[in-house]
Amino acid sequence: MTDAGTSLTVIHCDLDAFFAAVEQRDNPSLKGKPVIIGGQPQSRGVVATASYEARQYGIKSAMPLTQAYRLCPHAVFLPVDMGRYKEASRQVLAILSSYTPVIEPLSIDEAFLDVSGCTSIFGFAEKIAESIKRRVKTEVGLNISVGISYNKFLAKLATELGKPDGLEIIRPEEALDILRPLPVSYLWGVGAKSQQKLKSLGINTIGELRQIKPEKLEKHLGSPAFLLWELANGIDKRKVEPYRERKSIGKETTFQHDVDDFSKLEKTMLYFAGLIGRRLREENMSARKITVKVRYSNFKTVTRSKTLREPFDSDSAIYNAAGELLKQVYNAGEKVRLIGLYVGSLQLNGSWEQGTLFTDDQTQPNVHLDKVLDKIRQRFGQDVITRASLLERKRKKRRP
Ligand code: TTP
Ligand code: MG
Repeated sequence: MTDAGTSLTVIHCDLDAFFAAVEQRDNPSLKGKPVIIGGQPQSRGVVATASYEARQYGIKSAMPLTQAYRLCPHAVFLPVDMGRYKEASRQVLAILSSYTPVIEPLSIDEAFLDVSGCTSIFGFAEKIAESIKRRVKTEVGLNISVGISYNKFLAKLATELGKPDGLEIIRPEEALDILRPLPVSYLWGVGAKSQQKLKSLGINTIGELRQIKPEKLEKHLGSPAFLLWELANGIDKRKVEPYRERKSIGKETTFQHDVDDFSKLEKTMLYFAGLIGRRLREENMSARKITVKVRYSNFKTVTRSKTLREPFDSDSAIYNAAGELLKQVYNAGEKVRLIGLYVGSLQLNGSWEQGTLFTDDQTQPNVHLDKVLDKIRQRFGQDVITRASLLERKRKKRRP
């Protein structure tokens, strides 16, 4: 049966053994081995995560490393390398947000998508899920488990039940049967305490909880009882709420020696525009607001902002607006200690909003050029390629 025309519009995604999977991806000799992320086995820290091979020994997140070592002394223990995990997380988020702007990241490796608005473009939720899994595997080199259902609770449950490398669907007609035998701990908000309380009432499974009137449950659990009862019945009214992880992206620098050369200030802005533009595009985001900050040598600080009518993500759009603002705020001749450039009013791009790839119009931002530059910089570093205007001009030779 296909999910055509049904209410299966919520997708939940969660990377498998995320930190450990990044390590195994980047060091193939770790593939197939128990890998534990968190630090050295003798240290006082806890396990951040463990590869599925290590989980066979009973190793779990938040377990003391010393205990993990006792359970699996031959495991490879590695420290947390957050920078690389964040980079992978950004890449995955960019893939997810190319399907819909209605995306709610929950953590570094987990997000909800509401695909009700885009199934006509990309196909039904199952097709979108297959495409997400394929792209995350080929473009980022990681396995992502995906769950589909008609609400958030059940989509997340589908992911959980399908792990690892799963693609599970919970359809309306099967939801109650799937929920019935599961322990109450599968319900959101049921921690060890509530589980214990429910147990004392003779309730261990979701099916058993469903038999109790919510009013009776309320006497023991307080007002959350009604929500729990709804969840137990496959009802979850919460919407996928897109939220902006960050309010702004920016860059600032304090000069080693105060600067009163306007062209140097402009060049710094151009450099910042390149960094910020790349970041926006990597995260498939656009901005509408731009802010320039100037701190003079006497510490007087001036900022000026401008909100553009159209969202932008190109280096040139950022630079043009920043240059204009800089001209407005900078008092010619005054020495500058620090300058900064920020973009705000961020939004995720819908895939259908992506800009024109090629443009002959020189006044339009050259999106294609930005993307080519991004690819080069991704491989070789930000500074490997630079705009001609950032290079110190060689002095022209005098004609004889
Ligand atoms: P999870 O998604 O909970 O775990 P996971 O991705 O490692 O494994 P899976 O989803 O397949 O069950 O968390 C994502 C990352 O967050 C995880 O790789 C490491 C980090 N993390 C911690 O640092 N401490 C924790 O207690 C947990 C649960 C996760
Ligand atoms: Mg995960």
